[in-house]
Amino acid sequence: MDELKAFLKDKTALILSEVNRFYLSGMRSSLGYLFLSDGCKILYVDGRYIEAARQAVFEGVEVRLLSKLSEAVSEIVRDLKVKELYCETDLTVCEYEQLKEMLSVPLKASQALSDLILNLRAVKSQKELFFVISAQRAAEKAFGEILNFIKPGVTERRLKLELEYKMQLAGAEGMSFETIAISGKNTSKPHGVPTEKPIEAGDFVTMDFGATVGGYCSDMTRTVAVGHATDEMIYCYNTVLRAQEAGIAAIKPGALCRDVDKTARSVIEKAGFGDCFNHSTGHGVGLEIHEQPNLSARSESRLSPGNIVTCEPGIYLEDRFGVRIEDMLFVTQNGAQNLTNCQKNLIILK
Ligand SMILES: [Mn+2]
Repeated sequence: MDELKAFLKDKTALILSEVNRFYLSGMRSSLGYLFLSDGCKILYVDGRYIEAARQAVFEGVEVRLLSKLSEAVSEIVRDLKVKELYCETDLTVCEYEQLKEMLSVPLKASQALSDLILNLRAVKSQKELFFVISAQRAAEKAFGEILNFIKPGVTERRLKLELEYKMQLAGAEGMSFETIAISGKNTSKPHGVPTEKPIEAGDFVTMDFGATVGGYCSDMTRTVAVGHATDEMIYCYNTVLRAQEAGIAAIKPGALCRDVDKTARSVIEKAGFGDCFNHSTGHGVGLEIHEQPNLSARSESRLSPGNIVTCEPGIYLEDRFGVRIEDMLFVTQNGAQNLTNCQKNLIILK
């Protein structure tokens, strides 16, 4: 919190993004305005949220009833003696222009403010880790139960729905993202969309899915074979598995994110499939499914204890098949803890 505190020492910020507002206040609402300054947090929400907000906010956050933003800003200007307001950079040009019109003080979009909050969010507290693990347990319980359901004739869409239903029965409050459940040729698209195609014997089935608990996301991917698999499919699967394990072994505090990507990618390159792995190795997970840090070839960031990142290399052969295996890792003081409790050797469903 120290760097954000330092930023706010002589400034007042108006936090607009839903997820940042939730992170910094403890209250999630579709609409609301959080004002932050040195030692002061004031959250404005309207009548729909006022009771819930009073119950949900962290200690030290004052909740006020919102009628009009312009009036709230006038109150803040008066109470905190504010001459200008800082806001995050992730609002649309239109939103920014409208806000500026409404306010009685200048509004400055600050990349430094946005980055400070993203960097804070990248380091998870024990409470946040607990929510991510809870979400992951719901997802892997569903995965354990879905294996009996996968057979020739079941459509991809049906599989997606069943997986989501089972995650919710297992305690998921929501989905981290649109569940991917694809089969056969569709698995060559890393983010393929489930269709009415029935699963067939000889297909790979790739499931990329996550649950949310307490607002926090989980993320995992497994690829299984149905009935039988060719030697080529098995070779690609085992190559991806070796790449993933190499990537996981490279995840530790101080490691450069691009080096983790390189470690996993080079296993796939050496096996001759370098051109068939066309996305980054992993990403941070938290309140949003993609956050900092990014395990990409370009990322100069270093991992720190408290980061939660995925490791998810893949091989995708256009119009034929694809494989991806994804676990979630928690960076500890001296290495990483795998948060995914789920076997990775190729499963061939009979
Ligand atoms: Mn992922």
